[in-house]
Amino acid sequence: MTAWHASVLTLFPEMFPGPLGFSLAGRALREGRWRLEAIDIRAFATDRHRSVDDAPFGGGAGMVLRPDVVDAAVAAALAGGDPARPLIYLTPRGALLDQAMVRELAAGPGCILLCGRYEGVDQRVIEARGMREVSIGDYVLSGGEPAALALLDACVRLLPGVMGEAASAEEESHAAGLLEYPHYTRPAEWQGRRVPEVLLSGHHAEVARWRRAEAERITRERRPDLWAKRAAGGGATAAPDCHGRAEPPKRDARKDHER
Ligand code: 9D3
Repeated sequence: MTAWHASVLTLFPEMFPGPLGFSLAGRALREGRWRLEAIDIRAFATDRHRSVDDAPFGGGAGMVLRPDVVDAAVAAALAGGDPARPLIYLTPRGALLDQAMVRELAAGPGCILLCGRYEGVDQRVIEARGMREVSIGDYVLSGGEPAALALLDACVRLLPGVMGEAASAEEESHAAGLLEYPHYTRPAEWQGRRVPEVLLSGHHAEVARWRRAEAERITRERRPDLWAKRAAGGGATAAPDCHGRAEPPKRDARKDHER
């Protein structure tokens, strides 16, 4: 099977892999578990000035990416990989990215991501190519590139062999829709603050129950929206495996990014 393949259409190809060259995603990229291709939209400009944008019809501020240039870049991406890959236009007006969409994308052959700049992309090429419009949240970025990086990071960590077995198991149990319980390590007392006694007790079942209760309390307090979805039967209700232990894990010589 050929590796999960991301093609990013952008005016700033130097931004890729960027931060994805580090940590889990970077190691997986070097191991060939996924493939990343940044396609420079400007390479598909046809005029002497290599222009990719023009003023909006109807007037107004800013510039709009030309449909002919974007279309040629999309055609090149499609020709360079599985043409069944979903084509996603990253835009603040898109559907909100969530973990369900991430799981769906990670399970497929990859994706083609179009990063917008300026005021946007001509509507006709969005429609003609059947693009899915996706946003990463209700705040304003200066372009689609940081959104593409976030989407790719979220997908790549789910690819087979990227996360490691223990983390994958944890992922599944926590996909249930609860926020994380609090974590503690040595020293058992720091600046007069004690680690909760139950975590030092060695009673695994008690530890699991405490963590479950804390996760529920934090979810209720901070994310009533998530809590409501859960209560309505939106996710699994089985208790997560919490790996209770009396001692913190033994240290090892590896750096965080190597685990
Ligand atoms: C003038 C109106 N603006 C919409 C709020 C235009 C506009 C602002 C920022 C158009 C594009 C952008 C750049 N942002 C993205 O391309 C983007 C984005 C974002 O800003 N927030 C969350 N998700 C995304 S995905 C792409």
